[in-house]
Amino acid sequence: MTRRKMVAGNWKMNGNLALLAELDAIAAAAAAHPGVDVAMAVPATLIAPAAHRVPGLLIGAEDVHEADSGAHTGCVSAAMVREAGARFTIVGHSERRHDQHETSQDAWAKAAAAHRHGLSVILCCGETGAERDAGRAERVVQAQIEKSLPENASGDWLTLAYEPRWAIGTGRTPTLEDIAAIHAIARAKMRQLIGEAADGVRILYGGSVTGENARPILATPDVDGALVGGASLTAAKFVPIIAAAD
Ligand code: G2H
Repeated sequence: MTRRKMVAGNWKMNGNLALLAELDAIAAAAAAHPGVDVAMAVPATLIAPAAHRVPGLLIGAEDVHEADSGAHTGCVSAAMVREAGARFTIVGHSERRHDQHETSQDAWAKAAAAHRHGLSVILCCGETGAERDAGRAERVVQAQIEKSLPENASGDWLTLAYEPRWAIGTGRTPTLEDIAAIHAIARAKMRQLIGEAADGVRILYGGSVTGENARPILATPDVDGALVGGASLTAAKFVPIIAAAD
């Protein structure tokens, strides 16, 4: 099955109204590469102005709460970010697992909430450095997928992202063989859980992707795109990754 490539950015807790100017050139690059789905997850405060500024670009949230509404001070629901103009959300990012102690079950509930409110989902998984060193990377990723993949997941609304925590923002990346091995294992686990629908689900690689290393990573078997943090903050760094995916 052919899956369209996706290049998704993640600004994390960075950016302001001035940085939205970068989205103009990114939207132009997305239009110039119609074979690639280009998306950008931005802080909640920037979703509405970003969606207004570049309506042609897929703007998304970095996280949503699993409840639709209620007494959850400081949190933002899927319905809220949808109304602000988000068309997708990331869930289960390793920084939320680490900083906010989120679990795979939380990611499952957040993905379900996002889907209820018409958002696409980028569901993250990935091992820590200690887990990789202990030879447990494959088992950790399998377990995360087992606990977080919604039963009704399909490529129409869900994308998986493999992001080894030790590669995030560090400049270190796994070997291409290691990336291919984990992506193959992730695909097999999804097949076990949701059957043939798994073949339509894209698997992105994330962790220190740059314009320099994107091409070989994106050409690796079962890599359907990239989730990009630091290099998504400027058009100069992000546009070459879009071009590499085409
Ligand atoms: C992984 C990635 C984007 P970076 O978190 O989600 O960040 O590209 O900075 O490693």
